[in-house]
Amino acid sequence: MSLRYALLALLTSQPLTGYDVFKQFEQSVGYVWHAPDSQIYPELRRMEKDGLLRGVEEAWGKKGKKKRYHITPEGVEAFRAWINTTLDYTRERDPVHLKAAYLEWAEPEAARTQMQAHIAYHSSRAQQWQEMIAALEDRSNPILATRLEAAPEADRAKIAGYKIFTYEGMIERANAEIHWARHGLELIDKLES
Ligand code: VNL
Repeated sequence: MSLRYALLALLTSQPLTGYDVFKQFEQSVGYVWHAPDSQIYPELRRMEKDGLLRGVEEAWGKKGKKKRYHITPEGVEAFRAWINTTLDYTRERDPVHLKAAYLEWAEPEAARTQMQAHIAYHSSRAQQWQEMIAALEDRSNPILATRLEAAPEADRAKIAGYKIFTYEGMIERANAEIHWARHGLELIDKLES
């Protein structure tokens, strides 16, 4: 269900064709809500059927047609209702922490490799999020730039500011995971010697 709100969020910036939704999703909200394109296209069609989007056919090349999705007033309303409702939390389901609890079953080398993979993954994500923060701060992210052009001057600082705030939180979380996995490596050394 959340994919729907991620797509509505993106489409509050401008009307987009299915293909552009896919491309722009990857450069914006997809950093915090990952979804494969195999989910995006059918969800756009369902959202159109549900009246949240209006698909407008446009000529494309000589004979082709493509559909551009515009958010409808119902879509804006649904997005507002969602953003103003406190989320229900789902209980955790984290495979690495599940594994960590039973590392006494692991080969020490396999346990170390898992911790190193954890560090590598979260370091790489933190790096990408840091780059996104830079692109939001200097307004070079194209989706943000489009959104800001259409927005009143008075709203621009908060439009960018909340997005930066989001990535700061993601980076802090990644850094906590890296810290934990480093501690894990020390613990493995201590317990498996
Ligand atoms: C937007 C642009 C959103 C860049 C982003 O992440 C982003 C946007 C939530 O304007 O919708 O990284």
